[in-house]
Amino acid sequence: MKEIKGNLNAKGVKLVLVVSRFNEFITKQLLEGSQDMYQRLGGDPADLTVVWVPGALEIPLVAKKYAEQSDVDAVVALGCVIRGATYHFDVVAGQSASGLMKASLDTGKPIVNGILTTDTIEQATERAGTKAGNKGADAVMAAVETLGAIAKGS
Ligand code: INI
Repeated sequence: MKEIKGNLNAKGVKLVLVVSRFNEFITKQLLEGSQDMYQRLGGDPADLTVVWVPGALEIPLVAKKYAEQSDVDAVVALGCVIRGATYHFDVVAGQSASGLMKASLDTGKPIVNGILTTDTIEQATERAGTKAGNKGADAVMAAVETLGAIAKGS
């Protein structure tokens, strides 16, 4: 039996974080958690790029453009969509998620969805570095592990 597991080593991993300014008080916390996790996994800050965009709907295109570059290994999307704050929550949450999935499959590179979709500001706060952890940090771990899994299968 052959079993493949990606490891959690970010050394040499060229990572792009695409962050939305919408709900910046939350996305800044996701960004901080992502940067911290990347370095804790052995990543070099010189290999990390942060790109700001207006909102979650702009993330998939920008993520795809960076993922297409040969010097980029993986992209992490960081955003926050709160149901209470928008009547078109389902559109923003759904389109950003499906756009990211399509971009990842089209480019063949990990583009990990770290966009929070919550009912309330409290739930978003809980997932941005308080009692439910930091989903930005989780997304970086997922990107690094996925890269490792792909590398061993290629
Ligand atoms: N963008 C977000 O990232 N989060 C939201 O909660 C949100 N709301 O509430 O509408 C949001 N809208 C902006 C959208 O992502 C685009 O930036 C905008 O529609 C311009 O294309």
